[in-house]
Amino acid sequence: MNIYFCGSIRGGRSDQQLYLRIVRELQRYGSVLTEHVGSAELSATGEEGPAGADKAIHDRDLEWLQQADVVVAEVTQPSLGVGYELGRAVDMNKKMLCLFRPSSGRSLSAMIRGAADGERRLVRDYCEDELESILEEFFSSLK
Ligand code: 6IA
Repeated sequence: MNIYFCGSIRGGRSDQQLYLRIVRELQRYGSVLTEHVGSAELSATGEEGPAGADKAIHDRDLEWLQQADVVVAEVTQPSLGVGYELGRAVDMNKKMLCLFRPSSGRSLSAMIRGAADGERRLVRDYCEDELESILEEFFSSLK
């Protein structure tokens, strides 16, 4: 199973440790195409990289998104890139799980919460303690 995990990068890295935990948990269920999203070495203000680097990132990520069987996103930290990936994933009719922590005090974008259909596209409010059980439930529902 190919899993595409989305989490904020330039949108802010305050949830990076949680992303790493999610990536490790997801690796129990399949191959995580975007494990770098959990990396402590990737910072929001990191080097811009050479000219054309952003295009290469975009094109490679979209190729991975095409290859993905499921998309899992941590959407608590708002990120343009994650919102874009989710929009593209909807267009590709991917099975999606979006995870949001109400304890953050934030309110999830209506364009993400409103995209849920309760079948192929799920949005789950959760607290960190529930992470493992939510993922287990999600992946066993795919069998
Ligand atoms: O707008 P954001 O940067 O927060 O978007 C984050 C999302 O876009 C993630 O789910 C990634 O899949 C994708 N993404 C954004 N930037 C990168 C990246 N390098 N490498 C891979 N995927 C990315 C950015 C490096 C930069 C900080 C120097």
